[in-house]
Amino acid sequence: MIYHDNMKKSIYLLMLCLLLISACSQQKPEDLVGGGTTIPGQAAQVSAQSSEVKEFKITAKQFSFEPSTIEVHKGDKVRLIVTSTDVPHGISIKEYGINERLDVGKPVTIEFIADKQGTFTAFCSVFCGSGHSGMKGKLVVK
Ligand SMILES: [Cu+2]
Repeated sequence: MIYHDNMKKSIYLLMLCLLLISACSQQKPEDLVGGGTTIPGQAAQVSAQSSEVKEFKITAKQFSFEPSTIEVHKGDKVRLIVTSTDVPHGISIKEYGINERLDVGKPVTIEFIADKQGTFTAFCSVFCGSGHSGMKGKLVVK
């Protein structure tokens, strides 16, 4: 009887050991993935890229864009966030194929790469009143 009990105990111990071993071997690959350098490395790359975006908040109102001139360097990634504050306007920069309608109070995000050097006119593309044709801004790509 005593011998039989010992056998039972040792079998239980063996099973316990096996369980612990399998639990440990399951944890190890997870640790490698979670603590690996790939995920933090990618996050760092993304934030480095987004910090290179030249962002401008522009207000469109009768009959101007504020600021009226934006300056970037050739090759820059540019983000324009344009909001109309009075009546519907538009913003168009022909050379960059940009033409967006600006409804009042709804910011419109325009993203492009400034790959063409020069001075370009941004003009209002939605009729907005008597000064519409004179409503212009400037994009300078150095
Ligand atoms: Cu207009």
